[in-house]
Amino acid sequence: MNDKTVEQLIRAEELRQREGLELIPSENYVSRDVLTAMGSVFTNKYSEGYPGRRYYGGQENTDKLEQLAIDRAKQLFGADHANVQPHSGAQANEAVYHAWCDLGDTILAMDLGHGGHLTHGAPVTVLARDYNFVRYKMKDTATGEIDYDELRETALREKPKIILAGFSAYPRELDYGKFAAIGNEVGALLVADMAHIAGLIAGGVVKNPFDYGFHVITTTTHKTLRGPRGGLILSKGVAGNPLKAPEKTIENIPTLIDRTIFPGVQGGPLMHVIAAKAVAFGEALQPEFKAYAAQVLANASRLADELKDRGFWLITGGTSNHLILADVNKSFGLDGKVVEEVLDSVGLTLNKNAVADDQLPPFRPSGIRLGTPAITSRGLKEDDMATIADWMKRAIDGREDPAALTKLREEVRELALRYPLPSDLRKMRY
Ligand code: DSN
Repeated sequence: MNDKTVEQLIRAEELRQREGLELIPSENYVSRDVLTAMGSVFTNKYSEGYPGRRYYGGQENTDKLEQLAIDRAKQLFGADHANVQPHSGAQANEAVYHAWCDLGDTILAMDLGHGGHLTHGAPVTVLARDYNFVRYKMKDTATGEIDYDELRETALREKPKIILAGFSAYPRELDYGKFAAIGNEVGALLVADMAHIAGLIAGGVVKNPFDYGFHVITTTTHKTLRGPRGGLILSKGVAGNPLKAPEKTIENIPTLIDRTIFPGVQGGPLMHVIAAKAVAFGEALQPEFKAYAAQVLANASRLADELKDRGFWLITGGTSNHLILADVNKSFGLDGKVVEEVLDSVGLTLNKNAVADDQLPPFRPSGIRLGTPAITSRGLKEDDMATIADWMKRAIDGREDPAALTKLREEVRELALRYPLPSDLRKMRY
């Protein structure tokens, strides 16, 4: 590169990623093909509109590319329609709310402290100003069971236009059948935010909300799905001409969503990112991706067991997906920030996280959140999980012993370097 300052930062980040282990459950390592597509000349192109209906010329390649991404996404998740243009998961959620709701309408979603996402109605978001969010929670943090009785009572009382099933910090499967029964009883649009588990759904190792009657699924494309940073909206229904405003019916949801993404809340789509989404969807359609998804779960389950054996108190008692939440305040009398920082110093990256009804503040919460999508992409297996759990406990115990931390840092580096980043390999390792 000519810009040596930026090049040096890219090289430093490559080194950080190579020499450490990524345990943040919403991150992953993409393939060389995904990186190549994202760094392609499609970044030069404006393509407002949709395939066959654009506002600029020169679309003979972008039309084919976007249609390929759409077709692969539909095949992967069993959807009738896919909009591959959302720049992020947050914008995907925002678009669905705007497509279906009027200002002030009620949306029933998971409480942030119990695993929901900011865009599920956290009071600090502008969405919370536009809509009336009401919340459901876990009945019991020891098991993680959602309080479905209370959820139904809230739905009957509040008559939400949308019931949203989904999370960014919840280690168990949701009972989509129960959500659907409640949603149908009150006439709500059923939306699942599967950002965290999209790759696990694509790999067939957790349930697909469409199989339970959900109308819309939103997701990011860069977590377990292992694509570029971006968003995606999938839906059931019939796509019509996005230039004409359709009646607000569930059948018309695809058109309502298309019109809300463009021109509603976004301008030009990021065609280089859509190219990389198409590559990632193609990779996820390969039979090997099923083995990857299964290994993510096997690794997470083993890591949870190993952590419990070392005194970590886990929210919901373990995990049924790719992520683990530990209450380090209850376990060791520490806050999540201290633990995040000491683990970062030895090359193990995870994030501090609030636990349900946390008494500590968001910047020093009681918990940590970690997961296995990224380390599984590098090829780590169950026995490596025992090593990682051991390192985590040793780092916490030795947090005031610089020599112990230096030794640990070397051990992490040595193991990490045995597992190249997928983008360092010519062919994706599943
Ligand atoms: N920031 C993402 C996560 O880490 O879960 C959600 O958007």
